[in-house]
Amino acid sequence: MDVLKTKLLQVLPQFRAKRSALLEQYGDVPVATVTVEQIIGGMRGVPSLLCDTSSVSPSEGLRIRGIPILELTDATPEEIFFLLATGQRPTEDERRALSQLLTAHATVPESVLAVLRAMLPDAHPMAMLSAGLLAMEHQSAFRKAYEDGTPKDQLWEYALADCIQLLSSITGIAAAIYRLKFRDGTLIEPDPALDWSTNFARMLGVSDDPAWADLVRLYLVLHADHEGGNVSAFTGVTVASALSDVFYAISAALNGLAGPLHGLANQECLAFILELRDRFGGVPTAEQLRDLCWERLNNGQVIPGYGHAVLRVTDPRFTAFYAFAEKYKLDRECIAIAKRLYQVVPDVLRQHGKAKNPYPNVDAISGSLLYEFGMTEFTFYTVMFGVSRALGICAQILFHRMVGSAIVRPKSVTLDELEQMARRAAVTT
Ligand code: HAX
Repeated sequence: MDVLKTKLLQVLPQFRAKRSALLEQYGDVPVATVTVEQIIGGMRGVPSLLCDTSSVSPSEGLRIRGIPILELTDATPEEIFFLLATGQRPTEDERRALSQLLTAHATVPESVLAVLRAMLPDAHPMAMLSAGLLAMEHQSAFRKAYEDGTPKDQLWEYALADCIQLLSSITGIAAAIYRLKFRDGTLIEPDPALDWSTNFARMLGVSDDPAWADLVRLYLVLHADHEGGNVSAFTGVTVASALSDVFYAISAALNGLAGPLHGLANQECLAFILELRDRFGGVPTAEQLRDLCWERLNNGQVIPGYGHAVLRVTDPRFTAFYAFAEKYKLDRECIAIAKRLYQVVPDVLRQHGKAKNPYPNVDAISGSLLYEFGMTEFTFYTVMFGVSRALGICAQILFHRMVGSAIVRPKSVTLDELEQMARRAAVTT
């Protein structure tokens, strides 16, 4: 039996017992109210989803299973997946075994490569990643188990098998997309002796610098999960709640990640930094940056990489990338501009007075790091994000299948119904 399944079998009774006890003791206790503004405003801030893998607080940012992300920056992505899925950090033996498991299944079927090759030259890399995963759906152990009448409380075991297969292949699919689209089309085979992220860094063929492999590791760690309410996680978990298998669910999640208000923001941040470089012929002075930021704000444009829907402090993932740049003494143009923006933008946004959070988010620096190592094709950046985020969404789906979560089905209301509800509530308060 594989290492992750062994651990999940140990923690499964606790997960189920905790959920059942909560339901039994407090099932009908109201814990929040919802305003009209929240219903109209994308359900912002409504506590209505269960996500046990991670949480994001305004004052501190991301915690994975209760551990602040800044305490996990030396981990490998396999460790993070183990932690997300089981709630426990793996021992060194468990980490190695999971790494080997992912490598042992690391094949990209020829049929998937054929789909990627058949896509038009202007297909976005995210469309290719999503299609590549869908092309693997026929392999789903979960779908077969369901069709064979497997009892509901055992289905998670097949979801786990699908997660392992998907995570094993996603790095190869992503690397193939990069090589087909941006390089000479030759693919680099995985090396079974390497771990998940080192293999990915190698298959991309961007750089032989060990710091590049370390950056890919850190990138995959930092983007792995960001609780359950963001578009990609919510989509993936919702699709899987219909008992669609993991290939369908992660492909759908990636389609949400591809939106400019979500994962695609990182490519826009780099475009902004390159625009600054080109306009000023290098790294602008603090004064020039301040003037340019005001020019943007006065034109009604945002400062990319700053602000956040939940956070009210500097994103700890930005802090982790910043520390990485310091560690490797990376100070070429894009990174130097990203660092200087950090000195200037928070004050400007504070004076401007609109943004609730004047501090940088993870996207303010992540693209600059990839760019400096030679990955200059920034339409690919969201694919890097997607490979990482597949870890978290797979872990979230696994949790829901383990505890037997119901199909997601919130109630919608028409504008008229909402108006009536608001009138009634206004009278009684
Ligand atoms: N520059 C200028 N104005 C900003 C701003 C910024 N960086 N961030 C917020 N504001 C403005 C908003 O546009 C809004 O103005 P209006 O009232 O005129 O609409 C006002 O300040 C209040 O917004 P908010 O409540 O602070 O922020 P939101 O929750 O509405 O939006 C965003 C959060 C991240 C979308 C926003 O801060 C933004 O557009 N930032 C720039 C783009 C960016 O960095 N996106 C990456 C987000 C990270 C992420 O989640 N990636 O997946």
